[in-house]
Amino acid sequence: MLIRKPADLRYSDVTPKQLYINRRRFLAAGSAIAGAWALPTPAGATMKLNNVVKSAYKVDEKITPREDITTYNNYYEFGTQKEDPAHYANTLRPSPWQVQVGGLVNKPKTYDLDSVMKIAPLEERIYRHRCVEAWSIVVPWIGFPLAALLKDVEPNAKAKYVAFQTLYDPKQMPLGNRAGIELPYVEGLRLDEAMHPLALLAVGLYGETLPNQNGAPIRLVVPWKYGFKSIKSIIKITLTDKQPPTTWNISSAREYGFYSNVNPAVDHPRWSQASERRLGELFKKKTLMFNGYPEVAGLYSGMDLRKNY
Ligand SMILES: Nc1nc2c(c(=O)[nH]1)N[C@H]1C(S)=C(S)[C@@H](COP(=O)(O)O)O[C@H]1N2
Ligand SMILES: [Mo]
Repeated sequence: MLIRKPADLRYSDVTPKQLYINRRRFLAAGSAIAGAWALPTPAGATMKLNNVVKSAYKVDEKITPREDITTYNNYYEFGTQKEDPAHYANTLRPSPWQVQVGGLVNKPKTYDLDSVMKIAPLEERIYRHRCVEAWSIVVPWIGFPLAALLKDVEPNAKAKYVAFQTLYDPKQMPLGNRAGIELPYVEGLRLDEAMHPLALLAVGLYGETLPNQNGAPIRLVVPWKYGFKSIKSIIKITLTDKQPPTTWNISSAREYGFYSNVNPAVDHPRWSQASERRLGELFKKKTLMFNGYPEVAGLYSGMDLRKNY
């Protein structure tokens, strides 16, 4: 098969990730003719979500194609390469599912999926989502405010933080032992961050339930923080009085802090965070403070965001 390079790949500033996306597109276009290339198989079936209201929380930018959002993923439990989760996450069983919410609350509860989806009306929110690796996407998420779930269990006066945990079942996640990070994946927010109206528990994207590779059946989305804070396939939420451990901080504290707010002025030790590449676009764009969500700034007033990276 003749492989020609698309003309746009000549630009010297194209990163390997971007090359990967463009190359895959090119190969996919070729395969339609030649039929010789196996395309990523979608991991698990998704279902249409009904009764979703459009939210005013939407950025006025081009939405990233579903194909990119669902085939270029970080979900280390299903492999460490970007294309791995779309290939391997079909072993995740997102139903039946339970989310256990407890700790420093008055009304600890275990929710099944049906009951969690009734916490608040489902909204479609179009958010920017930026990975610490300097690529970004614009996603039409479906979900409800994390605050609604937290209010339902009534945090008590001692609660200061919220800890989240992903499922870790080696049977469903056989590549987990090669993830190179401690599992289960854990994340955390300060309680006031968690209560901010932008913090979303997502159960879908593009009008349907979440594909497994995007964190089915329920995942966090914190649009002003680097993508790794947006923990996938959550089974446990615990209110605590101490700052909870977080996976990437355990893995490399120097590189990944607890806060991990998108901040173009604070570089990652190994690369700049000043700009980012939108998947599917060729030229970099400037990264915005708090990923373009300045309304969260008040959460951090008086804090040195270089120290609290
Ligand atoms: N459980 C779990 N959650 C996770 C990850 C992971 O490896 N495991 N990766 C994080 C990272 S680094 C990013 S950038 C986002 C990616 O979300 P997306 O694949 O839906 O774009 O998920 C985050 N949540
Ligand atoms: Mo990431």
